[in-house]
Amino acid sequence: MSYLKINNNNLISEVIIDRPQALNAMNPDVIAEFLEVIENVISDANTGTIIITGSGDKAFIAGADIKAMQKMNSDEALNYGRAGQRLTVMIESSPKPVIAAVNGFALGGGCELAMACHMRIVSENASFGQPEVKLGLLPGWGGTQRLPKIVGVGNAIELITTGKIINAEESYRIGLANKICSSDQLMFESRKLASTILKNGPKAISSSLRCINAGLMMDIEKGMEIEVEEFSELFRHEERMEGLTAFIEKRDPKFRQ
Ligand code: DAK
Repeated sequence: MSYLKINNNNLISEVIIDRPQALNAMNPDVIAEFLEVIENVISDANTGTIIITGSGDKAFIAGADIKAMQKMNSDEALNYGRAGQRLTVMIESSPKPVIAAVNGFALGGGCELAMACHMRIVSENASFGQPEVKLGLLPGWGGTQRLPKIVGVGNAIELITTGKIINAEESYRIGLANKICSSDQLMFESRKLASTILKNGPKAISSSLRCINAGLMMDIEKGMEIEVEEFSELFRHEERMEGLTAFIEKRDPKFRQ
């Protein structure tokens, strides 16, 4: 059984979690397929940006699969937890920008997956939360680590310890959402963002992502060192010559064939 759909148009790969009857909750099979799909789209030459969204109009991802977890022993939980962590790390370290188009509930592991994406465009009916403590769990797919970096420590602690669910407006106010739009504009706005990014140099984009991700985990001196190394590395590539020359010749750069 397949739980994911993929569309590819104009260098944008859209990955759709297609399990609407369970609000796109991620059981072990969904995660296994997700890992394979993300690995493939990242290495696909016809993909420049990736959009992840959920099927249906109610949920992005309602979290890890509670029914599957109820039946797991601790070894199975360990494998499940590791697979989910691998998935979020693979998304976060993608050299191609990943946009979450959040079309409804993004709860628990769903909120964590959205946070592993580089940007979040959300529909007016989107909601976010880390309700794990209500289940006697904690956010185990990077939520305790990524949420404070995105929304600040106070907001993260409040969300994680209360387990409360916030709406689209509030997610935008605290910096979790990049933009809010109506449900029928969600994919249009996400594709528009992806297309804007695709006009820029792919190596410059992937180097920028590498610097930002690395910098979040180290002190500023080391981060600056990585930045200057990546900066000089770009001078080995034709791409920066095209960008600089296009400016001087007063034309748009052509970074992709
Ligand atoms: N898992 C499994 N099924 C789910 C689900 C989920 N997370 N969320 C919804 N469903 C299913 C419902 O059971 C229902 O199925 P049927 O009973 O009809 O068969 C169907 O989806 C529709 O849901 P509702 O009938 O409940 O729909 P409502 O509109 O009334 O409510 C809701 C929507 C999103 C408020 C509600 O469904 C809800 O509260 N869902 C649970 C949300 C949640 O608590 N999510 C967090 C899950 S915990 C780990 C690391 C990380 C994690 C786990 C382990 N390790 C390191 C080991 C992550 C944990 C989580 O994500």
